[in-house]
Amino acid sequence: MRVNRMSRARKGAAVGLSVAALAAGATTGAGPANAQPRNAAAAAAECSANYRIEQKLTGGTTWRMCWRYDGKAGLVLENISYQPKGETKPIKVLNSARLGQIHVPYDDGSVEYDDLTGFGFAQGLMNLAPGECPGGTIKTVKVPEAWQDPNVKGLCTTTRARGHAYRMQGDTANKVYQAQSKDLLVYTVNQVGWYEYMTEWRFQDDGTVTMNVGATGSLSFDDYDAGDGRGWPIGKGNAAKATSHSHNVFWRLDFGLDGSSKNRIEQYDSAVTAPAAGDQASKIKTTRTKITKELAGDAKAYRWWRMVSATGKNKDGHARSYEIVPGATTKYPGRSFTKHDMYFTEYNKCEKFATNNPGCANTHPKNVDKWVGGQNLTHPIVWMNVGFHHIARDEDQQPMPVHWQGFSIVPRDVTAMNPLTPSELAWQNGHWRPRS
Ligand SMILES: [Cu+2]
Repeated sequence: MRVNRMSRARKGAAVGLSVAALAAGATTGAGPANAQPRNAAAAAAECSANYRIEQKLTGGTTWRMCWRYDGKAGLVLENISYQPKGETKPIKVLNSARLGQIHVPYDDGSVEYDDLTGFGFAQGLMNLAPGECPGGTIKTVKVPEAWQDPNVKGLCTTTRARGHAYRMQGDTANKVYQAQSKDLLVYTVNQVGWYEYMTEWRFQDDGTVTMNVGATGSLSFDDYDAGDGRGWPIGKGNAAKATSHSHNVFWRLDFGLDGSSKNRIEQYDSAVTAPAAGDQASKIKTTRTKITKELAGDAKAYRWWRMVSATGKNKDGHARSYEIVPGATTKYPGRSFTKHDMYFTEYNKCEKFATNNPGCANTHPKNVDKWVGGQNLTHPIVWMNVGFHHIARDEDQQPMPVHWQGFSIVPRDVTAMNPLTPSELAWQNGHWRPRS
């Protein structure tokens, strides 16, 4: 058995649930986390100053959102909007964005963790030293069902240099158009057993949002020697092999493009044919498939998806959308709920966690794959599954370097041009001709 820090913390989580339940019963208004805005309509309401994040970035873009802290999901961002320069009002992007699960099965089959719903991810929120949030602000988070002091200096909001946003040699002599951008970063660190997870949300001035989970801390101290092919020797010689395992991270995104939840999903696939006689290159034909019913989706080359606004158009008359850009993943085939890269499900307010979902009626399936049941999508929810198969290496000690996994959503036709276009180039939209 695992008699280490992981065991203690993870056991603590299970025990902590009943303690928390007692505490909840004993304290007036003890469900404050649950009393925070939960649905899209409520989230659209103003949040108080302490729960507001607003950042104007170098390129003139402002991101706005509300945050709250859930007793299982940890950080939840709500009512997220994007306002590039030249837009008179914020463009809503998401009703809600949050983690949906971190599923950690070990390769020897001995154990499998659901860190969010079963092992106290949210309760493991860590205090951040000022130096861990360079140039930013650390907010105090009140942790629901806390095991210790519920007030944790645990939420960092800051900006970080990204480098070039663009570069272009102008057509007049010696004119280089270039911009150095900064991103808004919002992050927490949550300890689960031996691991510390960094949950990072990155908002760029060009409208891109990237969500990443980084795993650091330590390798699980007692998960060793699972047998040949299930671990990697760590330390001198071949005496001890750290057991390999997976980190399958789910995110849950509830889009609210232009303030409406009635977004439409489109899938695009491109077919490539060999070069025909007389052609210099292959022909590629791209086709659109409207995803009108719930879907378990799989990423592959020449395939992508976008979430299309029900109402909004940019100044060129094109429907606003956000493209879903998967990150590198090792899809874990060991469970039905990790067999697909993403799930599009119809909104159901009790469906909050991709696995072992605790909030629905007992008769309701517990896992996201079972929620794909043929319903029409009128308010689609996106569940992204990004897997990382962790075969340890000597360099993983000590502490373990952060290994990241995640994905992005990227604006497609939200604005008529690059939102960072310098004013001198603003006329160069579409099939323009050089001015002489
Ligand atoms: Cu790992």
